[in-house]
Order: sequence, then structure tokens, then C-alpha cells
Amino acid sequence: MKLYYGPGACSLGIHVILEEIGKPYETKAINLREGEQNTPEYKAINPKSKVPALALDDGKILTEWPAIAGYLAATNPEAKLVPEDKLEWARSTEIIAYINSQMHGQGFTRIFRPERFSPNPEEKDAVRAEGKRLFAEGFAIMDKALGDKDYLLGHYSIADAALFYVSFWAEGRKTLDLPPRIAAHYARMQARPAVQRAMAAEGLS
Ligand SMILES: N[C@@H](CCC(=O)N[C@@H](CS)C(=O)NCC(=O)O)C(=O)O
Repeated sequence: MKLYYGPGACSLGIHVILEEIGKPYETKAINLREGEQNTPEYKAINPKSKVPALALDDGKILTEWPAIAGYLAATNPEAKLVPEDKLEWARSTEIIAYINSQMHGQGFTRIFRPERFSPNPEEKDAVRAEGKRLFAEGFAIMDKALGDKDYLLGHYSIADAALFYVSFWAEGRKTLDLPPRIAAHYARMQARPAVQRAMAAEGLS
């Protein structure tokens, strides 16, 4: 398997999951700042010009964070990265879908790439402010979901890897102060050897 990732991008969460599984895999860094995601070479891997993309051993390519995380969890059951209980399994999907589409797609993207929401430079600050509001709202919702538990579902799962990458954007990129219980979750995640290895591999530690 080969993970196509951007250092510090949402693909960091998939990098963490691969490290948790602990089986050999390759990586290829894509320079998003330089626009490498838009080159014909990368578009041949993912025509959507996004990371993460996962190349499987038989040459098939999987894209979209929730699909990749779900596939890795399902094909590595011994790693126990998703709950066996069907409702709890649906809860992990519910959390990942919200983080991926709302916190990332609607919130953080407005902060990081405001021009994608309005071509008018005068509206940049307003777009960023709305992004920050949505991002903060997301963390408040995640704070309630986490409660006083160590991990979102009571035990470690792919949902925690999703919460980790948005927490990294808040804390590591200084876009937002995390609610205390989410900050504790972020610290708990950073203490995991798999997270430390993924961060080091991406040059983030
Ligand atoms: N829906 C995609 C979103 C992936 C995404 O937005 N990736 C960002 C990095 S966090 C990216 O590749 N951005 C490059 C660009 O938009 O040009 C997924 O879930 O994988």
C-alpha cells in the first residue's frame, strides 16, 4: 500500500491509522503549497486533486478520508479500530462524517482558503470569521460527544484519528483554542507512539 499525503493535511489522520495498524506501507508526500495535487501525474492517481489517496497492492486507488479509514479498519480487524456493535459503528461514521464534511470542508477550508468561498478579496475576513465560527461550533459538538471519556467511543477508534487532525489544525496552526476536554484528547493522542511516528514522518514534531 502507498499513502499519498500532504504534510500536516487531513491525510495525517490516515497516516496515524496506518501506524496504529503497524503493517508495512509506503508513503509519497504531495506538495500542496506548490500545487503538486494539480499535476497530471497526481491527477492520474486522484482526479479530484486531493489527499489522502491510498494505492492498494493490486493497483486500485481509494480516495476520501472516511472511505480510506473505514477500509483500513475493516481489513485489519485485529487492530480494533471500529466498534463491533452496529450502533457504535454507526456512531463512529457519524462523527467522521461531521468532522470531514462540516468542520473540515465548511469550517477550516473557509479559514485556510477563503478565496474558494468568495472571489471578492474584501470578503476574505468575513469568510474567515464564519469559518472560525463553524470550526469552533464543531469542537463544541465534539466536546459533548467526548464528554469525560478518554476517547470518543470510550475506546480508541478511527473517529479519534479524525478528531486528531482537526485538533492539530486548531492547536498546531494556532487557529483556535481547544475546549479543555478536547485539548486533553489531543494531548492523549500525541502521547500515542503511532501518532508520534506519523508526526515525525511528516516533519511535524
Ligand atoms: N473529501 C476529501 C477532502 C480531502 C481534502 O480536502 N484534502 C485537502 C488537504 S486537507 C487537499 O488535498 N487539498 C488540496 C486542494 O484542495 O487543492 C476527503 O475526505 O478525503
